Amino acid sequence: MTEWSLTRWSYLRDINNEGTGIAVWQPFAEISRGGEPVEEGTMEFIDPKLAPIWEKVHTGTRLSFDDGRTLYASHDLSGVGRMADFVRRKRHGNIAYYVYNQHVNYTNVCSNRCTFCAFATDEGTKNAYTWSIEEVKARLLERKAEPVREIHMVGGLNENLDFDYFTGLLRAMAEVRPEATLKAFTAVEIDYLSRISGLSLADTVEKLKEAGLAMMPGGGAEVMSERVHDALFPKKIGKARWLEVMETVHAAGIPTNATMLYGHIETIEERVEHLITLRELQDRTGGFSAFIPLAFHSKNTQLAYIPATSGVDDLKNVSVARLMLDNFAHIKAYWVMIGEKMAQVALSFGADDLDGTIIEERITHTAGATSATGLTRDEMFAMIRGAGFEPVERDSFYNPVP
Ligand code: V47
Repeated sequence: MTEWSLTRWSYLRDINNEGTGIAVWQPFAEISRGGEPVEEGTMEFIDPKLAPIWEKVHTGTRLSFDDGRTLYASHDLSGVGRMADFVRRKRHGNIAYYVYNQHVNYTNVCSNRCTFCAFATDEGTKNAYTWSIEEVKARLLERKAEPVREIHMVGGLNENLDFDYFTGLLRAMAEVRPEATLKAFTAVEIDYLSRISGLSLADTVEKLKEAGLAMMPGGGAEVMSERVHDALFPKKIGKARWLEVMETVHAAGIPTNATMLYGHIETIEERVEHLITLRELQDRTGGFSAFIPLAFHSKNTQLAYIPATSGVDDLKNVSVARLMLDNFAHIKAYWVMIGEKMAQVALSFGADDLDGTIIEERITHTAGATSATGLTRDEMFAMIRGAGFEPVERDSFYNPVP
C-alpha cells in the first residue's frame, strides 16, 4: 500500500469502512473523484435559460454580455456550477493548485482612503505603521526555514516613502529570498510610483523589474464602473489607467493577476462588464495568469452596514468567472475571503487554485474575516484532498514544485 505523510485528512476517514474509527492509510486515487472524462453534451438544468448557454460552453463558443447576466441572475446554482466544473476539468482535470507564499504589507498608511478598506489609515494614528527595509527583511528572515516560493507584497500609498525605498525593498527581499518570486504592487501602486519617480510608466516598470519584480497581484481595479468608482474610491485610479498600467506591465514581460471586489454596491451588469473588459485585455496581451473574485468584508469600514456575501454568491462569482473568462487559465478561490470550507466547494464550481499558505493576512482580517490568517502546507494539502482533488504545489507561474 502507498505510504502517505501524516495530514489532518488522514484522521478523518475510516476509508475501508471497517467501523473501527481508526484512520487508514489510503492512496489518494482511491478516494478522489478520479478525473473521469465528463460525458460531453448532456446536462439537465432546473433553469431552462441555462440550456442555450450550455450549447455554447460545450462547443467552446465565447459567452456574451447577456449570457453573463443570465448566469448571475439564475437561481440554478448547481447548473451554473456544473458548466464551470466541465470547463475547469477540461483544462485542469482533477488537479488543484496551491503555493507556499508569504504576504508582506509594508505600510497601512494610504492617501486614497477607499470607503471599502479597513486596512488603510492616516499617518500619525495609533494603528499606523510603516516598515523600514530592515524590518521587512527581518520578517522574511523569521520564516527563512520555511520553503516560501512567493512573496506577495502590497501596501498603501504612503507619501513619506520615495521611489528608492521601493527598489531597495525589492533588492533586499531578493537578497534574503533568492529562490522566491517577488509578486508585488497593485496597478494603483505602480501608477503612484510612476508619479513620485517622475518616470514614464514603462520606465518605472523597467526599474522595478531590474530590482527583482517578477509578477504582479491583481488588486486595485475593484469593479471597473465609473459609478462605483465615484461612490466608493474616488481618489483611486480609474478603469482606463488601471488597464494602461496592466498593459504596460504585460508588455514588459511581467505576468499579473486580475481581481474583482464583489458584494458591495455593484450591479450584476457591472460585474459582467468588468469580466468582459478583462477578457478583452487578455485577448490583446495574454499577460493575465489568474482571476480572483474578492468577497467584500465590511467590518471596520465606512460600509459596515453592508452584510457579508452569501455562500451562493461566492460560488457564483467563481463559476461565472470560469465561464466568461475563457482566455484565463486559472481561477482562484481565495480561501482567506470566502473561508476554507467554501473554498473547498469552489474547487467543484470552476476554481483550480486556492492561493496559498499566506502567513499573516492583514487586509481582509482588519475588515472582519474569520478565516485563519495563514495555513500550513499540510493544511492546504488536506483541504484540497478533502475536496476530492489532487493537490499540486506550484510556483508563481504554475510550474509544479518538486
Ligand atoms: O484591491 C480591500 C481588496 C485587494 C477589502 O493577485 C478588500 O494573487 C474585501 O488584490 N474586503 C488587495 N476585499 C488584495 C488582492 C489579492 C489578494 C489575494 C491574491 C491576489 C493575487 C490579490 O483587496 C484590494 C481590494 O480589492 N480589499 N479591502 C475588504 N474590506
